[in-house]
Amino acid sequence: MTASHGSAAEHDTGSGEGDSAVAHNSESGYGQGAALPKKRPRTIRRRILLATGGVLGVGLLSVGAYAVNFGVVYKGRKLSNVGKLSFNTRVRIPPLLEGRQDSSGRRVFRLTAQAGESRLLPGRRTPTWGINGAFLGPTLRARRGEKVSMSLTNHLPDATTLHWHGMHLPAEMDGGPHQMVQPGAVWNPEWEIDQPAATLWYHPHPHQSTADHVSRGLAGLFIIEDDEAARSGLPDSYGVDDIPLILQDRQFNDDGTIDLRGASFMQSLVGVGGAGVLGDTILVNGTYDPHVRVSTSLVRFRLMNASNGRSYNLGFTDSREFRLVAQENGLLERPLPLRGLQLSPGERAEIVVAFKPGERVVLRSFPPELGLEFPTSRLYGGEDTFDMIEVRARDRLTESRPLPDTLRGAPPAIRVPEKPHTRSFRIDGNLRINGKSMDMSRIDEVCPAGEVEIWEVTGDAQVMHNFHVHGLTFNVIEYAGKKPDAWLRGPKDTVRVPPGGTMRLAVALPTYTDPKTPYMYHCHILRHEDVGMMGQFTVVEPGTESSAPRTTGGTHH
Ligand SMILES: [Cu+2]
Repeated sequence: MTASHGSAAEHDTGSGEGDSAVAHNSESGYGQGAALPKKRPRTIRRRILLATGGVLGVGLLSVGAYAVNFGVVYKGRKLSNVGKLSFNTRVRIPPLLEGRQDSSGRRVFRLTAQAGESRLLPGRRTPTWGINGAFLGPTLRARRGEKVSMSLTNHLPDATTLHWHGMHLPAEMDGGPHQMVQPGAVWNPEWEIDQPAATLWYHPHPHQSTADHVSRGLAGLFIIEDDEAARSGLPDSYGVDDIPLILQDRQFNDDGTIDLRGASFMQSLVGVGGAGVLGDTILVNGTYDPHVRVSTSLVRFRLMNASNGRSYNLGFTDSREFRLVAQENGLLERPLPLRGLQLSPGERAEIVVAFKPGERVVLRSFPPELGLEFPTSRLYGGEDTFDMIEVRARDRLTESRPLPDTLRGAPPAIRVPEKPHTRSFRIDGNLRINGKSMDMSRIDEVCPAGEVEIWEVTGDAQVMHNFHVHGLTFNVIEYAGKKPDAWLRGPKDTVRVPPGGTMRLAVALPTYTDPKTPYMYHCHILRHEDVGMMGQFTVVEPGTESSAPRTTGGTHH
């Protein structure tokens, strides 16, 4: 078992180029860059255009002008904030919202999506959207076995949705693009929490506008607890030794507004911007230039990559070891020692870190291993370095309980049947899945409720993608031809796709049936999702798949 996917020494010297990156990749099993042949220069322009969707430049610029402009833009796309921060602002902790129990025992949450103004940057006012506030939303918390009832009021000028990312629930409660909430309307989904303790999140999912709505500030965490995990021995005092860190990048315009496009005209012209917004400014829980004070010897951080398109390769500047204790959909059986951890958009991880009295250390994102080559690696943030937040330990720390060797409440590995049904999903250079772009009326896959299937996802060699499936949990059982490292296995609901390679997921299908309302599977780079890199699946009684409708209008095969 590989205990880490990169030492700090590699981090400090490796900028995503050369031998250190290659060694890094082969060690992690997370990238394929090392195995790919060197590309000839004359194919580069075509590849950039394919990879980034920048077809505009083909017609409007001569080859010479294209090359010059691309060079200028490319040079400016290697970003870092190291040395530019003072960590002077205490990080905001999203307020905990546990709802109210009504007379029938349901836990009722009142949420309002609203427009407002935030001071995200010093001396600037930024128009933003939020839930129950101007930016981001409260951390919701509920317990397994409870019935929850949501009341979402949309006070925004636009129709939106709220998707419960990672939640096991009926498709019509999922908050995907079929559950639009018009301005002024109220949406009341209800379901029973029926899955192990985990850090989930919520965010809008309107058809073709998700990137815009998330960029403006709509997102929040949803913590699920259960009786078993409560005895895991992990730190669990919210905001004290159990601290959420919502990691986001933003690009700000000079007037303080958030850049919603992610590329200037010239950048679009030369084909930069396929990743959508890759900002030069880091916000943690909506806080710029943040620090967090800790008062215990062990601290659990719930790390959430809520960025539109940016991946993070997280570690500490002194390369200290930490323990991975949970992935997206639940605890790990055993805390896993690591020094680095990569999160693509939508991925979460819980880690436990030890601190000494009075010390300070910075959580940094080192250049992520995207497995891409020149030039798309840089265009997807593969050479960027960002200080995320400084941790400041108080001079006196309360001694925490030692971390146990095994964690109670960890869900068992998904059991794959002997002859599992296998579905294949191939991503092509035009951001399509199995040759198709998202069609709201088309049901791409019909799945039997409660069964375990193998989903094979094959990536495009030139573009960074990941894969998220709604309403369920999966394990990664094979990654780019290899058994995945322990930190990649899951329980997960989102995972980076190996570029030019295939991953095999053991997918535990939802138990809720609804032949007419689909769940989604899609890339969680929000711009890719918005331009159609998404498909729909329904879940039906086993044996009724062939008679189930293949359109949301109800038409059969
Ligand atoms: Cu993608």
